[in-house]
Amino acid sequence: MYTQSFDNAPPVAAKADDANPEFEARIARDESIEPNDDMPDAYRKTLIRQISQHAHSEVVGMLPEGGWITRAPSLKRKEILLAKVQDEGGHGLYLYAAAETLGVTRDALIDALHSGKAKYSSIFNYPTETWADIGTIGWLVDGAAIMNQVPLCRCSYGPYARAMIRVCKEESFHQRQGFDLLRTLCTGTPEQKAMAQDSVNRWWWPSLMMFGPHDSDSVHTNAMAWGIKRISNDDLRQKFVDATVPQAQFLGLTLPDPDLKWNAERGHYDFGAINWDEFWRVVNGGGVCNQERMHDRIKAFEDGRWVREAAAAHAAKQAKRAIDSSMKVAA
Ligand code: BYC
Repeated sequence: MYTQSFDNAPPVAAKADDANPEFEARIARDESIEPNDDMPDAYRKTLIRQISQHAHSEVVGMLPEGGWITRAPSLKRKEILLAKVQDEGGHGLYLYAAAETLGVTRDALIDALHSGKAKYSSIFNYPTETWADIGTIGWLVDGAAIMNQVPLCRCSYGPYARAMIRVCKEESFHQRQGFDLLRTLCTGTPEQKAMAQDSVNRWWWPSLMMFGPHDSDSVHTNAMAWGIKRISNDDLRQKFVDATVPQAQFLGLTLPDPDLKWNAERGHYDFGAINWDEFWRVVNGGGVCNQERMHDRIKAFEDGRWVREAAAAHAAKQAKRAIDSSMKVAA
């Protein structure tokens, strides 16, 4: 449904002050850059920033939905939600591993999240108030994530691109389960339909904010030049709106934007102005759930410390045994 996001446009030229002719030539030829290859420091830094923030978003993204696992209304819905939340933990794992190939440690990345230095997606600072929110997150939030992430499967950095292939397959299942959940509510009782509508009213604008600031305010323009991002924030947002409006019509739901209308001349939907004050407030820690999310994430990390320590001690014991037995054989 979202594979239209793939396009074969070559990356635009990098800025002169980042010049590294050999590297730029490889980027222009659309070659995959691998961990041991020569790369400019700024390319490495941009990747570490984007991949780690993406990883943080996946693990923080487990929290708003995790709280609904015990409250899911049937065994089937519980199983689906459990699988989705586990997938998100897995996405965090692949992405942290991809970031580590750039020479940064996972501990440093996690410290940056816990100390508030690193960002994660604004969307996860909104509360999940009703069961319908679980459907809306799947439909809109995972839908926006796929729109943004399918082009990343063609990212110039090999480990990130390869991780994204599996992530996108799983996100596709997440989006469909959300749509299916909402379809069930929308064909149910009037109260269920109203719950779905209320949820979409609350999540529509934050979902559009997931794509980041307008291109004119986007600061990391080298990410496009180096083929890390393949499609700009505004273009992805427009693709998302165009794909989602017909889906809302199918569900019989309205989207909370009086300016939303088809523009035949542009061949796209026009939509209203995004509240960027709200966006930056949430990104900078002032959203409804920022504090709660960080508190829960740090607690989960501390609660799991003994498991990590036990696993490391077990691995060290196994490694020592392997060395001891190989020395015995040699003797
Ligand atoms: N929230 O120059 P710009 C998911 C920051 S996971 C917070 O345009 P860039 C899912 C940006 O970081 C969703 N901050 O930046 C998971 C930068 O600040 P810094 C996450 C945002 O990087 C579980 C500043 O604003 N997806 O969907 O070129 C369950 C200027 O922006 C946001 C990814 O991470 C935001 N929404 O473009 C369900 C995908 N937007 O770093 C779903 C990979 C912008 O200078 N990431 N900022 O302090 C990307 O594609 C890009 O990083 C973005 C932003 C399009 C997000």
